[in-house]
Formats: sequence, structure tokens, C-alpha cells
Amino acid sequence: MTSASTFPSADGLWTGLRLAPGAAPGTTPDADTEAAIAVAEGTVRWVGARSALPAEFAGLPPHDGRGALVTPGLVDCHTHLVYGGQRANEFAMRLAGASYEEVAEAGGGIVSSVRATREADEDALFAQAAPRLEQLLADGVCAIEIKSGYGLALEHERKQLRVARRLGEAYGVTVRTTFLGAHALPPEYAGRSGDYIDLVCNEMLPALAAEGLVDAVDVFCERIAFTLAETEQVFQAAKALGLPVKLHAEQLSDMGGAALAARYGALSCDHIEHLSAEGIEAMRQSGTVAVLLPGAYYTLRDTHLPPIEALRTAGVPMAVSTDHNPGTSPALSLLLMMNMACTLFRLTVPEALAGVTLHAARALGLQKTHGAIAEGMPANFVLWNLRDAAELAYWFGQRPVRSVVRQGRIAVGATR
Ligand code: DI6
Ligand code: FE
Repeated sequence: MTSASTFPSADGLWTGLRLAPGAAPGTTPDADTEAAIAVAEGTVRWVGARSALPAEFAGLPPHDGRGALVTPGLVDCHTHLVYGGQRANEFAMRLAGASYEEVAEAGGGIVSSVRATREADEDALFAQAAPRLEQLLADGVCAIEIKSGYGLALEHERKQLRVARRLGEAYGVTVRTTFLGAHALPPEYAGRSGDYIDLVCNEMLPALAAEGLVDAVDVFCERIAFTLAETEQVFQAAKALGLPVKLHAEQLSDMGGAALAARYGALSCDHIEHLSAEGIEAMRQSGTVAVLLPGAYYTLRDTHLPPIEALRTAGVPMAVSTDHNPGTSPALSLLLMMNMACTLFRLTVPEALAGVTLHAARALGLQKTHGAIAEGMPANFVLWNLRDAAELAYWFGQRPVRSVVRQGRIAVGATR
């Protein structure tokens, strides 16, 4: 177990750096110009070409970057990291020919993770999620979203969200919690979906929000999950509490979820393989981020591509995330997701990099503190053993991290 408070401070002058394109918006040194970052009290005070460093920072204690490529700390903006058990058996079922929907209808799927999550206590859930978080952090993740949705009852959703908060404290990583009580219908509510949504809206969400456990609210709007009307009911409950919303939208079919979410000013719409032109236009107008989840697309062997070119043309910001979950995306590398976003979805490398930094931060409402290296922001950046930014998406299965500065501390690879 790591204790964040034991990481050394990153305060000082970081030199010998090469900034990846887009890493420090507003500064222009290219990757061949030596860059420097001045950090004081855990905050970036200055970033730019070393030759332009203001004298006031020149005397700070040095950290030699030795030519490392630098990006902002990565942001994994859509995960279901906290759950009990795993579902390799369903992977085997699908290999034998069953579809995701058939597995769900046979009592597997989300509901089997619900059983295992309910059986586990908080410490057990923490112990199971911690090694998964460590894998993601090893790729340079500095902020992560963690959803509930495998408890589907007040006490069990609470357990998941509390574990999410504890993980953030233990590892010194920014965690945004998202309440996904409307992820699946719990077995005890079979045939009573309306009653369950009432419970989500009137009891679970208000109680968990009052406990400070909810940063945003999400719904799985899909044929095998909740309808558009049920989704709107949850959004209204969120709005009444002043909480931002997000949506699992148009993953398996076009439900019109994205346009609804956009009307509620959603931070993001996620998956969106079946997103319509109207959905794109609504997202453009509301400034909603499109979160692409190539790990789920890959695992489900989906062939229906999200409308990347139309999103690009409309200027809708695109983020990329792991969607880490035990059913459809047991992915533990955000770099691998960059590779898949490029290979499967044809994102460019700069798009994929912005997708796991700038736009991912925005999908969490964290754009003031994460996703860029900028004066006044907490110091979150990664030094890579790479020459070229394209290598971030090019290699897969490699772990090229050299050092991670997370929340002003050197969480990996102290260099002094
Ligand atoms: N969409 C997904 O891909 C996951 N949840 C969701 O709403 C699947 C979750 C699971 O199968 O456990
Ligand atoms: Fe998901």
C-alpha cells in the first residue's frame, strides 16, 4: 500500500524537458526546444522554453528531466473501478457465441457483479480495486472518475463510493465520484423499473449526495437498461440537487439519450457508437464532451463505429477513456486506449493525447485543475522515456513512464 504523504515534493525547477504538442496551451516550444517547469508549493508557477525562464525561478532546486518527453498527467474520465469479483467466465461464454445481451438475459452481466459487490465489505472492495488503480496510475493517470452502479441499493452504492474516495486519499490521486444507481435493474425490482427509479431519485441519490459522495450523476440509457423517460427522471433529481449529469448514451442503439443529456447541460455523453446527427448538434450546442471507449468497442467486437468524422467536423471535444469494468472493458491501460482510439477509431495522435488530457478533464468538470500544464494549476505531469509524442499511441503493451508528478508530489521515479 502506498501512502501519498510519503511521496517527495515536486517543488523546484524541472529542466531538460521536451513538451508534447498541446501539453501547455499558450506556450509554443516544440518538442525539440528545451522546456522547463517551475513548481512551488505543489503548483505550476511557470512553463515554457527554458531560454525564456524568468530569473525569479532560476534558483529553485533542480530536477533534471534528461530530455524526457512531457505531457500533462493523464485523466481517465470513465471507469467502474470498484466492484467485487470478475467475469472471465462470461468472456468464455461470449467466445462460445453468446452476445452481451444474451449473457445479461441469462442472469450474468452487470447483475452478477452486483451479487459479488454486495457480498464484499468496504475493505474487501478497497483491496480488490487498489491493484487495478495501481495499474492505471503506472500509465501516468493523475485523475480518475469512479462510478458506483454495482451496488444498486443504498448501502451498497454507498460502499462503492466510499471506497472510491478512500482510494483517492490513499494514493494522492484526484478521484471524481459518479453515482450510477441507474445502471441496471436489481433482481429484487424485476418488472418494477418505475419503483426502482423512484428509489434512485427520491432516496439513494439525495442520501448519498448529502454525505458528499456524489460529484456527478450518470444513467445507462439503453434497451437492456433504462428508458429515455427514466433517464430524464434521474436527471431532474440530479438537477434539483445541483449535480452535473453524464450519460451512457447510444452504445448499442440510438435511444436519443445524447440530445436529452445535452438539454441538461451534460458534462459528457459516453460510448455513442450509434449517436445521430441530431445528437451531435445538441452536444455541440451544449459543449458536452464525447467520451470514446474503444476498450468496450473492442471487447464486444462491435463493428458500428462512433461518428468520429462528424464529431470532428462539428468541433465536439472528444475524450478517450478505459471504461474499466468487469464485463465489457477489463482494460487497465489508458495508453492502450489511445492506441485503440487511433487504430480502431482513426483518431490522430494529437486528438488521442487531448482525449486523455484536456478533453478528459473537461468531461469531469476538472478543466481548471487537470489536463494541461499551466501556471496556477496543481502540478500534474508525466515524464516519458520516449522521443516522439506519436510513440504514446504507437507502442502497445509498453510502460514508458519515467516519472509522474501527481498533485505536486513525485509519485513515480524521484529524480533528484
Ligand atoms: N456500459 C458498459 O459498457 C458497462 N456499463 C455500461 O453501462 C458494462 C458494465 C458491465 O457489463 O458490468
Ligand atoms: Fe461505462
